[in-house]
Amino acid sequence: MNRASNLTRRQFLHLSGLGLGGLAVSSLLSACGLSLEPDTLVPLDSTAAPSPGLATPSSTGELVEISLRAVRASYDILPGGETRVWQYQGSLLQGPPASLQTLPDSYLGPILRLRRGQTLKVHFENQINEPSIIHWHGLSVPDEMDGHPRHAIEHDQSYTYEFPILNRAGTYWYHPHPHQRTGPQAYYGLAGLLIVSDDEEAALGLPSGEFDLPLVIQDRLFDSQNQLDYAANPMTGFFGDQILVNGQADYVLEAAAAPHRLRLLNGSNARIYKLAWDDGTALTVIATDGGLLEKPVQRDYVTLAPGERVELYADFSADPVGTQRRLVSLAFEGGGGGMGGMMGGSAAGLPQGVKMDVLRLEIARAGQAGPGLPDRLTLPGFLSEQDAVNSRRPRRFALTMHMAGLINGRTFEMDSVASDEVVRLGDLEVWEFANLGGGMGMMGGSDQPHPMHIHGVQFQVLERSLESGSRQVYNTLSGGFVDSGWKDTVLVMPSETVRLLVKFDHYAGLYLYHCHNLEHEDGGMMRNYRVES
Ligand SMILES: [Cu+2]
Repeated sequence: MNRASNLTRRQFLHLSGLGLGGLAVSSLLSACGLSLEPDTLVPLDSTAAPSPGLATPSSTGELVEISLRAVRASYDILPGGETRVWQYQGSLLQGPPASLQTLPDSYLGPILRLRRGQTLKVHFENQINEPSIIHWHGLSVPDEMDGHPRHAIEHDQSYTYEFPILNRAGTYWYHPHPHQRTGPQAYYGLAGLLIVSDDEEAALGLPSGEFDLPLVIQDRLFDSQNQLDYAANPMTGFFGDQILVNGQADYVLEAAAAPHRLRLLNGSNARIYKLAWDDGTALTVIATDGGLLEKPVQRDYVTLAPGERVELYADFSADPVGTQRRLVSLAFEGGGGGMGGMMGGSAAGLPQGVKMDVLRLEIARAGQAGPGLPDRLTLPGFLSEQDAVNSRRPRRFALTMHMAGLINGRTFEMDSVASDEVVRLGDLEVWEFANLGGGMGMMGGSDQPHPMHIHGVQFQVLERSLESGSRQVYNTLSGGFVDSGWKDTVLVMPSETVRLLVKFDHYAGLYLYHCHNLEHEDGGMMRNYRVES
């Protein structure tokens, strides 16, 4: 880990070209001003529907180059004194000016606004006093660019990323991924949004500009000096007693009486939200982790686990100026307890599943009604389970908790991959995450929910099944799942098995899959998988 990794473009091409499919090669080459003849491009499976991440042949390869530094900073979050945080600070070196948007009065990193087909180049400098590396959550990138902990850099070192934006339009994000320190680094402030747009999305005329609002939801615990208290329990995770939105306490969303697009990220370490308007107004969901749904869906509440994103179409045009409404997280059961504080410690957060306020909406000014929401948003290009190479014998991952989280009985090892963690480039597979308990005949194994994240892919959720748990408890949260879109993180509740359809269609290499409860992840509930070409 003790090295500076400034890859030259030639080294990068060499490294990342090892396992590329044809289209990805073309966009890399076009990013470098080179081109292949169109008829030499051979998709990995030309008979399948387009899968979610393939760049279009019209990719321009326009370069967006930024500098991103992890630094120490401080902000007024609560009255009575500044809070010390860690922060990604960015500056744009090349590309459209709107590519980098700094959030005012927030410890969150800048929002990176990119178009599919552009090439992103990031010069990352680590100015915090411990190793770190950045993971681009939800994006399909070469493995050297994915922020694996084996690539973490020390204080004062730098790492250069360069990759084409292959993913479809959607709300993605970036955060640290060093060995055993992801939880505290994200908690102290290292996180930011990465928003991808594309032509298909632009044609829909969804609310944009001031009507397109990112909302990053995180819970935090402050000590009497206004400093962040990371009182994490390794079994249940960190739980704060206060919700911050976009890095601010008691967040007020002052909106026009007009339709809005709300992009919600659960950037919390361990807390799951059951999001609803306090007056019972239904939520219209238009996108999940990997972009737009085929059709909007209505929910009374939306369940959002750590790492997940959801986009809402919220039409306030019928609300008179002065209308107030609160977005809350409703109470639920089955969240695994999660008393936040250390035993005997001075501070304690609120347990998982208690009702909490998220933000207050105020209709502050008049607005205009929009054109309305189309019935059909996108052609998702879903794949069929029958085409999976292992549809008869799905690859199964048992999730258990003993002293820490385990996957198929194993903890994280930096470089190793087990024989059942190797997949073939281009293959479509069924994966099952089974959260069925300890396996030692002990209680305590199956009461933890696990939001499972797979790096480098967007997947489909095929099926959920509850094996033995209480349907009544499960149903306090399950009505808010939105499984009809592309996802990279899926909540697996106690006693639940979730079946996924995953295509490994872009790059060969070493990638991660893990629980996105960051304390479970840091405790070892993470493994490598290898994509072989
Ligand atoms: Cu977990």
